[in-house]
Amino acid sequence: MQSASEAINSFKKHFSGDCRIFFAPGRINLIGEHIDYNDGFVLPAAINKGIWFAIAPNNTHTANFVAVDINETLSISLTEVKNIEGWQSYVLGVLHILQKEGFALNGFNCVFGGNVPQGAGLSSSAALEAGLLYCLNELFQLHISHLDMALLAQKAEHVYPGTKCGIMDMFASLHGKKDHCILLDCRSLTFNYFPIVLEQYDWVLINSKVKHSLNDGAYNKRREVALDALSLFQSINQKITSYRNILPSVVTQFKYALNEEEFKRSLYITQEIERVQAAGKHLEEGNLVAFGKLMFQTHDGLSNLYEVSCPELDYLVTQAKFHQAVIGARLMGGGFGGCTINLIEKESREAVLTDITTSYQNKFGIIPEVYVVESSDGVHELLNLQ
Ligand code: GAF
Repeated sequence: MQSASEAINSFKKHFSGDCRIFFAPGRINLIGEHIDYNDGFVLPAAINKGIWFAIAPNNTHTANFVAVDINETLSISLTEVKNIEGWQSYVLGVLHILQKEGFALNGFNCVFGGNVPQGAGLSSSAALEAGLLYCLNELFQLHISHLDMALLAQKAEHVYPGTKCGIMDMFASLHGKKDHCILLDCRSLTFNYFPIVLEQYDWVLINSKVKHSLNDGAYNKRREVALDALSLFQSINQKITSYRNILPSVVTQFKYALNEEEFKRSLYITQEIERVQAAGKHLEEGNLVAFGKLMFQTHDGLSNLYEVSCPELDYLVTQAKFHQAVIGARLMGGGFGGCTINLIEKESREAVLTDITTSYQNKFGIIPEVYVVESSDGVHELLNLQ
């Protein structure tokens, strides 16, 4: 699905009556990877790729969904919500968590679909969860704040799909602001906006087309190891309450107390927390060259210490480094596939991208997709036809 009018037409095809139309964006993340669940800082932005919802109450106790892009349906009584694998677990997770937290829902009809490439690290699942939450909040006047919606969407993802994700993706989908990124402190959940539109450079995504899935266990394992290592630091020094209190040099000092995985993961986390703080300052000062250098460093850390890269992503970043016009590049999102994010001089953009994508195609036999990023507002209503 590509537009509000398609959403309206699909709604008319499947249901009767008038509907309301909402858009929930996916997100990019400029820097700060795998530290949202480690009390770090992140720099995401909502993008103009997302999910459209056409939705209306139906005066019953049944929720009816149509997933337009894959032509699948789901009808479930609100009193019998249970987990079903696939896209269903994302919407059912939302219904489950809202009711568990005491919010009263009524039946509704909903069609949804979008243009966020799936498994590309652009948070199609968070857009679905945050978007549905927002729609239900409006439809049934639940009076939930944006922040609480993000927290509920995160809980929904933890409980049903089972990925113990951080808050970044849902937060970005709900709090996005056109032409801006969000510097989010994931411990206090306070944030600032920074302009993302640059005079000389473009933010460009290259989709490796290696599909990643976060609920295959590797993501949760990263989180478990990070927590185990933190407990060890806490047993050494009780003043430590989070990774914020640990410097990379301290991790190195206590290497002997950690196993190899714990050492690598905690070193990466503490370094990335420092990097994002520095990156925020560079962005504020307009020093994009320094910002870009940090992106390359993040990629090295994600590849060698956090070990969430893959040969295809490493190759895309290595190729990017050959071009002076690419001042920063790294894998983006959870990793194990998906996109790299690149900061490229506007003037040379086309030539550079042709070179990188051709060489990638020759090496892996995969035609990568390129998206020049446009930012967007967070989840919002487009039309109320009721
Ligand atoms: C995924 C998760 F959902 C986020 O919470 C975040 O941890 C990200 O991976 C890595 O930074 O998108």
